[in-house]
Amino acid sequence: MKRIALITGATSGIGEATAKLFAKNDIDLIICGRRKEKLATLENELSSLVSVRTLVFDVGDKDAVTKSLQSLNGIWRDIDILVNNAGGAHGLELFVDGDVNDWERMIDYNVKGLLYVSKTIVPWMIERKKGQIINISSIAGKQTYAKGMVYCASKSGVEAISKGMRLELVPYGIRVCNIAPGAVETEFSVVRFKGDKNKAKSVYKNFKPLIAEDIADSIFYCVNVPSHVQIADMTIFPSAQSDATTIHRE
Ligand code: 8X3
Repeated sequence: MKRIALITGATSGIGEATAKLFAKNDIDLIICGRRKEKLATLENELSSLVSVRTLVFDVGDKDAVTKSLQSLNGIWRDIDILVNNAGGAHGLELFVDGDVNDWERMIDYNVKGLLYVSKTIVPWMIERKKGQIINISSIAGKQTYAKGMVYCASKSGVEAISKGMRLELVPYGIRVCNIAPGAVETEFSVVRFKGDKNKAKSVYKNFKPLIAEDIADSIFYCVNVPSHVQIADMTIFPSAQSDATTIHRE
């Protein structure tokens, strides 16, 4: 039976890698993001493999999220897999030096955005009594580190939401998986450091970081376990990493 997956933040990194892997494995796609051209390129690439719909919205914009998702009709509402991937880090500074706009952006995208998207889709899953939700958290959701307090708070919010969703959705046969990656080399650090590519590069220096495809593989694993199995939580580090702030560099 063919499945439909909706992926937020599909324009790059983990979201894009997941869309590609799902398409190769015959999962129809609703790809969502802010960058229209990037989504169009991805749609173009993947639509020879599966049916693809694109939705352009900013997850932080409540009305845009709801309006865009409500535009889905017919079988496109039969979403089997929701990958709540959109989000990111903005700034890495002591609390006293932090930019309030960065804090708001992280809470708006990482926490509120995930809630806005889920608010529309979860009721459709409840109606069908099936579904899988993959929430992309971070090791930062499990371990708070200096200069990352608000990012860590936003990701520990994701962890709480994953647990809460699981508590409430188990009776409907909906499985919720929280995935917490460590160091993955994507646009993550470029965004965190506001476009400073050298600074971003130095985060992954002298060890082998994860790449987006590594996390996509794990997501794919989680959505393919037998129906009586629920992977509740998965933490994924590169081999050189042992906690949020400890990385063995050569
Ligand atoms: C990404 C991992 O360690 O930079 O969420 O917080 S970390």
